[in-house]
Amino acid sequence: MEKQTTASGEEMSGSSMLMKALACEDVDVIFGYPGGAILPTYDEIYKTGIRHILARHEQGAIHAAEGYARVSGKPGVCIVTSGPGATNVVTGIADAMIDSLPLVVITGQVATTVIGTDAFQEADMIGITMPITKHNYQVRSVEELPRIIKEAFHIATTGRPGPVLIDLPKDVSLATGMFDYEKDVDLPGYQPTVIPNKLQIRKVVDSVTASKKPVILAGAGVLHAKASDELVAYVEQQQIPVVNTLLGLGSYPGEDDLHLGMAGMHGTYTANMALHEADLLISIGARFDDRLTGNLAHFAPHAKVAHIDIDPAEIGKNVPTEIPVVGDAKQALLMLMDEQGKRGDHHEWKSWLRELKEEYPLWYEQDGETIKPQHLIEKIYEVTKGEAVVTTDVGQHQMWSAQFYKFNYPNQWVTSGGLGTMGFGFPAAIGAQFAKPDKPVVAIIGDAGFQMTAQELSILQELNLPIKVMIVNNAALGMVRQWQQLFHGERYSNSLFPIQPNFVKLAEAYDVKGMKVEQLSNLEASLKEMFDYPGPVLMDCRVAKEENVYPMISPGKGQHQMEGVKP
Ligand SMILES: Cc1ncc(C[n+]2csc(CCOP(=O)(O)OP(=O)(O)O)c2C)c(N)n1
Ligand SMILES: [Mg+2]
Repeated sequence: MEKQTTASGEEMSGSSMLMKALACEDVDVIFGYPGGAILPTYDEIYKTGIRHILARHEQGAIHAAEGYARVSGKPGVCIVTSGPGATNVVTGIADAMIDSLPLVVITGQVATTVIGTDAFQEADMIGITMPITKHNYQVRSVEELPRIIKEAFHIATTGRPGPVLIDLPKDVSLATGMFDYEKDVDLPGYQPTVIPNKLQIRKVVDSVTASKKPVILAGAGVLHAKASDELVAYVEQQQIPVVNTLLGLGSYPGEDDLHLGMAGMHGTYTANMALHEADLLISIGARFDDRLTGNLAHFAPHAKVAHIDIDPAEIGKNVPTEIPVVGDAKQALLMLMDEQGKRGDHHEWKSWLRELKEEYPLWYEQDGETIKPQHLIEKIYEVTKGEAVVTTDVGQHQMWSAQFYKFNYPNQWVTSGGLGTMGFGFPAAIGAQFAKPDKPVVAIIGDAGFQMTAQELSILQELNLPIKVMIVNNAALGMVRQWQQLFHGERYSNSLFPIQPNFVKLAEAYDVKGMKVEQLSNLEASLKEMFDYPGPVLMDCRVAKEENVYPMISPGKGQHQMEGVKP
C-alpha cells in the first residue's frame, strides 16, 4: 500500500523542510530568538514569511508558546539557538512538562561533526531535557527530519500532552534531501489508551449509584480533552458537586451552584471539606499534587477513589485508587452518561455543602483607602465582566486571582501550577493574546515576578498588543513574606522591597501606557480607563503590603484543618 503524504517529492534543505512541515501542521505563529546554530532556519523564516514573534529573552519566547498552547488548545512552537539559547528555555520546558502543555521546541545545535567536542555554544540538550520532556530527538541526518517533526507534533498533542524537543544540528539544517511528509506516524511503542475500559466505567456507575456523598475533582485533563461540555452535562445528569484543582479552573462554570471552588492549600473551605467528607471521589484529569491534597494521611479518608486519567502512571501514584480508569476524559464522561441512565439527586449532601458555602465564603476586609489585593481581583472580574483571559505569575496574587476571579469558561485561565515559575505570567499573556486576538487578556503579576521577564514589554510596543498588565504591588515577595511571617518567626530575610523601580516610567520607556493607583477611591475609574484603552497598559497598583492569603492548609496539615476560614 502506498503511504499517504501531505507533501512529497521535493528536494530541499533541512531548514526548508522544517518550514514546510510547520505549514503541514497548521502552525500560524512561532515564538523564538535567533543565533548561530539556528541561522539557516531563520533564513527560511525570512524567506517564507511565517509569523515569528521575536521575544527579548528565550524564556519569554517559551512562556509565550505555553500561553498560546493553554488558550488555543494547539501546540505552541518555540525556536531558539544552541547553547545559551537552548538552556534559556529549560525552565519553560520543565513548566510545560509538569503542567502537560503541548509544545514543540526546536533548538539549534552545533554541527554533527563537532558534537561532543565542547564546540562553541554547544550544550547537551538531549541530556539536559531528558527528564523534562515527553520526548526529545537529536536529528542526525536530513532524511529523518520530516519523520521526526511529524512524530514530535503527534507526541506533543496526543495522550497526555507535553513538550517535545527537536535538537537540530546546523549541518543537518543546511543539508538537502527529499521532503516527504507522511499523514500518519508509525509508533508501535506509543499508543495512548483513549477509550476507557467498559467494565471500569461500569464500576464507577455502580459506585455513583451507591454513593450518598459523591464529589468530582476536575483537573486540567478535562481542559486538555476539551471535555467541559461533557462534564457539565454529566454533573447535570448526576447532580454531583464539583471541585477544581488550580489548573482545572474554568473546566466547570465557577458561578454554578454545584461548583464548590478550588480545593487545596488556598482553596475554599467547602471544596476541601467536600473532599474530606465524600464517600466517593471521582478524579478526572487531576494528579493529586501535594498542594491539593495536603497531608496524604488525612486525604479523603472516607472516600472510595475513582481516578480517570489518560496517563496510567498517574493512577495510584499519590492516592490509593479503587477504580482506575485509563482513558480520555471526554470519552469517559460520554460513556459514564450512557451507562448511568438514572438521574442522580444527592439532595442532603448538596444542601449540606450549600450551607457550608454560605457559612464559609472566601473573605477579606476592605477598610480605608488602602486597596486590598482581593478587592482588586474582584474589581477586575467586574470590569471585564468575567470575559477576560487571565494569566498570572506565581505568588500571593496568583492565589487571590484563583480565588476571586470566577472562571466560567474553559481555557480562560493560564497559570504556572506545577513548577510555580515566576516570570511566567507576563509572556504567557502574549501567547494567550495570539491564541485569542479578540479577547481581552490581562496579566495579573507580582511586583517581583514581573521583573523576571519585563523585557517582553518590547513585544507590546512593537505589535501594539492590547494586553493589560496588572502589577499587584505589595513591595514584597509576598508569598515568601507570608511564610516567613507564619513559619519563620517574622524574620523577613530578603523578601521586602523598600526600593522599587518606577514601573510607570519603565512602561513608558517601551511606549506602553503606564498608570499608577494607590487609593481605593481611584480604583474603579482607573480600571475602566485601563480596560477601555485600545492598546497595551501597565498598571502599578499599590496594595496592602501585609495581606496574607487565606484560608490556608499549613504544611503537614490535612484538608479539614484549614486555618483562617473566617475573619
Ligand atoms: C523562578 C522562581 N524563583 C523563586 C520562586 C519562589 N517564590 C514563590 S512566590 C515568590 C514571591 C513572588 O513575589 P511577587 O512576584 O511580588 O508576588 P506576590 O507573592 O507578592 O504576589 C517567590 C520568590 C519561584 N516561585 N520562582
Ligand atoms: Mg509582590
